Amino acid sequence: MVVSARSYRFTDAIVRQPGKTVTDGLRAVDSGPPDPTALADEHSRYIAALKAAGLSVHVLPPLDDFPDSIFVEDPALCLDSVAVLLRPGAPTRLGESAAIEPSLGAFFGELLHIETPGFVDGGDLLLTERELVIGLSQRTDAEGARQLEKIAYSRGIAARAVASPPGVLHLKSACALLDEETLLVTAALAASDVFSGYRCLIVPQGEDYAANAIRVNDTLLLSNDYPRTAEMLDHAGYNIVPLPTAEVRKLDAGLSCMSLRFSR
Ligand code: CIR
Repeated sequence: MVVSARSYRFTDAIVRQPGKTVTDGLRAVDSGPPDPTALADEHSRYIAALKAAGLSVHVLPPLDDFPDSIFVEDPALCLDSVAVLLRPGAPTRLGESAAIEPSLGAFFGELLHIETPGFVDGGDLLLTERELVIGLSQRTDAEGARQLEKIAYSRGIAARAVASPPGVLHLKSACALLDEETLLVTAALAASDVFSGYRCLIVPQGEDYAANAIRVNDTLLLSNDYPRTAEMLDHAGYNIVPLPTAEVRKLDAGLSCMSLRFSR
């Protein structure tokens, strides 16, 4: 069953406040810790943008035992009427699924789980109108993908596993949904045949990080540091909301990671 624009029409979002330990968050290259005050400001502006896009935003308290728990996209996936508790592939993040489960239980009548030994990070999952694309990465393995494909198929949603591009943390570090037919993708991802069935807008050279945008209802949340990407998307007719991301970027994170979006 295809629900109209389920991939970007939302009513609600869950976010989690950054805790005191956010400076210990994982990063592949240590360019120094984020500034907690500036990061909190980025997070506040992000919440305001989600609200301005029409969402009710449910703000969860910080979890100091999990430095990366601000990135609520990774431990769960909301698929129509079901929430799937994932198994994040980084050992320090595995417990985030159990921690967020009660909050999802408040909104979803049905909760499913990725089981041991599979691993899936939500950052590797791109839901479009026609399918769920699962990026295999350092965090998401074939067993996790197999379990998630089965869940998706049981809901009438096609699913396929693809290779995430090398050099990025997650599949969605390199792509975003823009509308029913269109994706924003890095040149490296566009060069593969992963998204050959879609219209792809390619991120201008040197601006790959901008690929981690999110379409929320009639707006497109985009990092504010990438003027050529913004110009391209503006010309293409998208309603861009620029947001600061310099601090979360130090933790290999971007805009999609900071919320779980769904419709009621
Ligand atoms: C991590 O390495 O897990 C975090 N520092 C960043 C997670 C970013 N999440 C995402 O792109 N979905």
